[in-house]
Amino acid sequence: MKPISRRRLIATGLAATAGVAGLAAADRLALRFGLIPPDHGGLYGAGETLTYAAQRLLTSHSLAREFPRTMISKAPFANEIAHPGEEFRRHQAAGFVDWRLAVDGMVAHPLSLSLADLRRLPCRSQITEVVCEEGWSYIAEWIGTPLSGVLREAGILPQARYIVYYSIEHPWWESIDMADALHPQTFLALGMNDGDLPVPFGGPLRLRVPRQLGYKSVKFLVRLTATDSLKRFGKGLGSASPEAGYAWYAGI
Ligand SMILES: Nc1nc2c(c(=O)[nH]1)N[C@H]1C(S)=C(S)[C@@H](COP(=O)(O)O)O[C@H]1N2
Ligand SMILES: [Mo]
Repeated sequence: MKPISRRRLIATGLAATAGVAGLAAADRLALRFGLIPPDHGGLYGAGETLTYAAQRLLTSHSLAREFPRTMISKAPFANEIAHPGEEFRRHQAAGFVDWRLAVDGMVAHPLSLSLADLRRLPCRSQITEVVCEEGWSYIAEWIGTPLSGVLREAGILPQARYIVYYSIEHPWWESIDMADALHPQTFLALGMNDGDLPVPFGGPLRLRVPRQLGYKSVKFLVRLTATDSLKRFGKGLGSASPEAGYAWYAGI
């Protein structure tokens, strides 16, 4: 049987099971195939599992829409951010020369990359949309390098299942599974619309995850940790978002 038809079968089975026997049964089926998101407990947990499992089975290799240059938003909307902390302001005053991205956890070679190191990696650009759960969006060009290249350079171990990533600004931290971490559009952005990435948009370094809602695109990125389990991170729900009542998986 071809993998895609097997995937279809499982996904159809999940949806049918959810319809006939309820979400709890779909949950058990998803568990068998390793398709349980970290925030699967609680009131909405079964629904979260169904959304995540169906997305992973049917669309894990699909691309977020990319736009022509003419559709770049004239006035991109920078969402409000908390007043930057002292550590960030020190970096900003120094022109971000000492900014580092740490790559650690389940990797063969932990890395500490400067912005100059990141600029030496293959440079790509993509024109994608930032979509906030509050209902607005904008289109911009992002310049940087795919996350997959950095993970490869760090020698990501085959046991790694998630990448946890942190902003210098607490409490912004998120995680994504390997399907999204290695996805060609998951992107370390250092530039935007032909210039350096402005601070209100997450400069000097932001992870862009265009296949998920804006809150997964964490600004002021300083650390990536590869792990096989999210249980030991925060409250064990996968990221700061579910701790605040939002879904861990925010696919769009
Ligand atoms: N560090 C940090 N990252 C963040 C946020 C933030 O406040 N701090 N806001 C998030 C939210 S809720 C959204 S919708 C997007 C907004 O991106 P924008 O400012 O480019 O519109 O950034 C996300 N990343
Ligand atoms: Mo948002």
